[in-house]
Amino acid sequence: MVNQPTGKKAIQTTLHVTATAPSNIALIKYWGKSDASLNWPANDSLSMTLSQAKTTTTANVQPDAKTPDAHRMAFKTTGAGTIPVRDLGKTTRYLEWLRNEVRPFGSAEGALDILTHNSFPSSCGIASSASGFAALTIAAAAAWTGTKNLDELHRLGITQDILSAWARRGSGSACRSIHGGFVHWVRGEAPTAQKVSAVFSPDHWPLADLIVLIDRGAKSISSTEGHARAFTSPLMNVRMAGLGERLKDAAQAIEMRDLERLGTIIESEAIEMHSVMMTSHPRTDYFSAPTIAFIRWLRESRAAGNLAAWFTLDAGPNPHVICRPQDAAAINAMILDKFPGSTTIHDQTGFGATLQTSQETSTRHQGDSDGY
Ligand code: 2P0
Repeated sequence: MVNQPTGKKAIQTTLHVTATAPSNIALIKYWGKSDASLNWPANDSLSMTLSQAKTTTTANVQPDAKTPDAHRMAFKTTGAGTIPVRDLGKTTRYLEWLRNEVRPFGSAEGALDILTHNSFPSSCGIASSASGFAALTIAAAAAWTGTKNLDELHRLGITQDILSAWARRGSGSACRSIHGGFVHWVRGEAPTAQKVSAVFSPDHWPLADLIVLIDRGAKSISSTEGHARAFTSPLMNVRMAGLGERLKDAAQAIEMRDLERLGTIIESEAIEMHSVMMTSHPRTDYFSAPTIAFIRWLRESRAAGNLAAWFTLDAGPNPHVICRPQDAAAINAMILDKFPGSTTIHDQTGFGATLQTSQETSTRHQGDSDGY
């Protein structure tokens, strides 16, 4: 904060360093972990980074914190002020782990004041942990090291690879949200040998993702718990045996911009993951009756030649419909006509996470209290 006296008034300038991270939709899924504490996945995954569904997070070092781990975090909700975060414990544990990682690159002192905002409603079928932990990682690293953009962070040695590996420890899928376009998370032969990279840029093949909110019920089983159950399914070993080939096929389809081929692969993949979920012990069932009705309608409409669109599913009942951007408006109208109780979010292939600084200038009379 900088105060410049101008007669009886002072110009006050406040810098806000803001991280933004997009959500991503997995085309080849991460489901099951080889090491739960390190988020070492059982298999490689391949995702498409989105652009509209994103988390925006600012972090500032508190000037007056009683203890270094007294982090404060709040959710900003559109038009309704801020609400406290439900599970500050998980975030605090992650931030204390992250602090030790950031320290060798500069400073990592003090407790943080964090304000975060999702562009999409909660419980809507978009995983907020991916964009949330990606944005939190960048915002916290920037606040502790006093950096104002990604270039400055990279100059300190905090590269995209490092940010991605850190975000992964918060939530596995968050590692893919650092990068844009189509992203391959390679499992590697050891937890330390994981690699995450963009294999095709968003410009290579922009695709639309219509997220259909057909069931807004809260998720009954967390993804972390679902991952832990995956290997209790008798289908898991069969799935593991075929996934490498499927991922290669999907990457080739993206390279060739072959939507029918990619669509066929991602539908099989989504159904297979949900089959593993449904045959796990205890059973993890994210499907609802509207999910099944939607899948049937989409497949019948496609077979009748009415649309060129394919679905995938996350760990929830709400389908993601992948189609060409030029077809999205018409397909969206067909969905809303057939399922009038649903709403849709129209998203598309997007770029990765960002870090930006904005400047807020206010004028105040000298002698005004600064609130502390
Ligand atoms: C994915 N999902 O690849 C898969 C597909 C959901 C279905 O990654 O325990 O929130 O935090 O590492 O990343 C959701 O699991 O789990 C997920 P944690 P995460 O996107």
